[in-house]
Amino acid sequence: RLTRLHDALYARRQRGQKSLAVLLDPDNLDEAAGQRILDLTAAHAVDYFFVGGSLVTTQHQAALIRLLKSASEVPVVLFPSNSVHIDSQADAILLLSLISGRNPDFLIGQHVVAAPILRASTLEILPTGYMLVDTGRQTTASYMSGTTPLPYDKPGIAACTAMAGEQLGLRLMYLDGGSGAMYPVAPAMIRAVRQAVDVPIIVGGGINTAEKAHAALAAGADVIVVGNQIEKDPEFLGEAARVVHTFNSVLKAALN
Ligand code: 1GP
Repeated sequence: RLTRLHDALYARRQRGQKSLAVLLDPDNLDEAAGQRILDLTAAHAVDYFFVGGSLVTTQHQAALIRLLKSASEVPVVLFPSNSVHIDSQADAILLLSLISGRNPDFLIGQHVVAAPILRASTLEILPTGYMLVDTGRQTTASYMSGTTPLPYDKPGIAACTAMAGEQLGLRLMYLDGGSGAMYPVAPAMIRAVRQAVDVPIIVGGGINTAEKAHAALAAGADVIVVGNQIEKDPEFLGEAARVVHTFNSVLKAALN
């Protein structure tokens, strides 16, 4: 079983290098918007495409992944909301364990259904501790999963949750304020999780300005995920990529 993407993520994390993931929700993108984002990707460094959404109609997702794979070298990572959303055309899958919640279906149930499908596929499996964080209003993810998100201002609970996830063998942590969150996950929470675990940390939800992207990276995020804002304004992809690039250039200069 491949571990290529995980190994690269982990090596980047150890070097302190940051990455940008662009989240594409097949149900929110028409072909023209998908093409515009692909064009921008040619000019700005995008490290990963995450593909997924809460209410994906399978044929939209399949068409989008086909387009991405035919037109770009950027790895395509499934970000599924349930076991129906597995597609072998992608490179990898975030196998999410919703550790902020207490719904057994998203801790093990969906995984049992997915296991034989994943085994038969060539997808790289990225076991991920998924933590939804309360960012001011109920998000689709928290409603659809029937779980209570982590309290916004309790970094200690997030740190212990991540720690438990790492001890259980999860190899990435994803702190998510939910798509279109009113405000992103607090830097204090990202810092607490950073101090608690060694695995790469992905942060997303409500990152819609360069300042917010910078704050998440400065607090310890290894990968930032941007979705909604790029759907609204594809040019934001360039802004987010510049923030990540600046971080990595400063790091490179410091190492030389
Ligand atoms: C949501 O983390 C992602 O699951 C991205 O959120 O769409 O708000 O950028 P946005």
